[in-house]
Amino acid sequence: MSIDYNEAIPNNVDLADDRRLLRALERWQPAYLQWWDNLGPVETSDFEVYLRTAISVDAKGWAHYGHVRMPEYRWGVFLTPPEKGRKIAFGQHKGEPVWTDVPGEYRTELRRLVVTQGDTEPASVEQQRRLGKTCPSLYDLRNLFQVNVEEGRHLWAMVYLLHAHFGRDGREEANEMLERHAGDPDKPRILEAFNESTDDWLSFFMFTYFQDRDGKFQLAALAESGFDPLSRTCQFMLTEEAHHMFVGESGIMRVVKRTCELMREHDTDNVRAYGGIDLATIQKFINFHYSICLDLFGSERSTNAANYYSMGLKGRYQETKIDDDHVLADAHVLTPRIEGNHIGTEESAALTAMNLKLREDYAKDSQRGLNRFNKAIAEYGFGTRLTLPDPAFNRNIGVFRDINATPEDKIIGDDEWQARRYEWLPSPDDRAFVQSLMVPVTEPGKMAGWIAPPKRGIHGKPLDFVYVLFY
Ligand code: BYC
Repeated sequence: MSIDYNEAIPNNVDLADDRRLLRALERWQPAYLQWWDNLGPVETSDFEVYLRTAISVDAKGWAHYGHVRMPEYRWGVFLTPPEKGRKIAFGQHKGEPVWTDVPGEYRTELRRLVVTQGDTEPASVEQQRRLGKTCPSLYDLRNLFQVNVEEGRHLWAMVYLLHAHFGRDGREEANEMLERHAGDPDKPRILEAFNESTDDWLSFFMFTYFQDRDGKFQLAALAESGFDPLSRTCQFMLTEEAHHMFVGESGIMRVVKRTCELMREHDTDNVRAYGGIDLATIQKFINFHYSICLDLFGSERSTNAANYYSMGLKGRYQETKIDDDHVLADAHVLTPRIEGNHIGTEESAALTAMNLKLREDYAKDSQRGLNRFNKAIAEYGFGTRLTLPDPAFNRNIGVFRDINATPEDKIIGDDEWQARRYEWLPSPDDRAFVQSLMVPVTEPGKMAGWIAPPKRGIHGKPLDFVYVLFY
């Protein structure tokens, strides 16, 4: 399915045949560009960035790479083609044909899911907008901008659904997407982790490793939806999301490797004096980012999540590969419970524990990359291992929100938490130290001293290719 780039809004959904929808999106487009100009990457409108643009939605559709000014990136609306005869795979409508339009009785729930998903996309661009000023290399700068333009496109994906399927209130919600802002005290983004700032590149790599991975799991759950346009748009978004997680995982790996090189060269764990980020600090950043991302899954027991599942709106990760009845009316699972000063479990209806199930799948996937980092550390001959903190650590949502716990899941009192939290989380000094390393490196092929070079360049280009042209 190829995409026509001669259209004002490139798309593969026959926008030209729906004049009303096309006009509505054309009215939203200037507001979007204005938002990009005001709150997108700072002072970059003249840069030419070696970007990848989707030219079709099939596997070969990623072939197009070229230098593009970001405001001229062809943001558009792309859905994977419909699957003939697709049936709803779970919930009370299991086995019925998928919906091509919003079922009236589920309108509110669906709109809420689309709005929550959509809100995160511009939020991440806002959070990362200053990073370009301190890039560790041109290669990394280009990857940042690639991620940013794709998050912009993901916003387009959700705004399309709102305009196409939710009438006037959908249009209003689309406008609101550009009115809430990450960290704005009056109009913050919906989910808490999207109001944190991402001011240094270690945080950026952690963000793309952990937060974009939440994106992967949420999108995968929405890709199971019985509302077919949502499913198809999420399927295509997942192909873009994969690159973001590559940026995160390879970024952290390169930091870890550089740290290990410095540890070996200077025979010390404390590589700060040599311009590296010590493993202890990397661990604290992992603790922070992982714990705030666990909050993004909502409460362990949630009637919202049970309803989304029963209604056929949001499934489980890889729903169709799970071997059960996909209705779960009588199924039970264990969910965590606070019992005095330790963490126990209780039996809960599996339907209400959907958020926990997705979170557990996410945790397994997060651990895989850590295993690879640890293998690299071991190959340098060091015994340190990076770990994921326990789900009880540093939480603001769900069953653990009212307790304090160590990364090893020991419940502790407020005083101990206050006294010790910077043993586990980045302290203001840790952040200031990482920030002190953030000096821009823009000479082609050169890298900042705290990060190893990547294994290869982008799309077969050498590492010293000019990935970003400044004017
Ligand atoms: N922060 O029943 P509960 C991505 C609210 S990332 C603030 O437990 P539910 C990306 C909740 O709204 C993926 N509030 O929650 C990554 C509810 O409010 P009400 C984004 C929160 O509904 C990187 C109340 O607490 N996509 O794509 O089961 C870069 C009770 O909550 C939070 C999605 O999230 C929170 N963390 O689950 C760019 C998918 N958590 O009803 C992009 C769509 C909960 O009391 N969203 N609350 O007013 C959902 O599926 C669900 O909304 C959630 C929450 C899983 C987020």
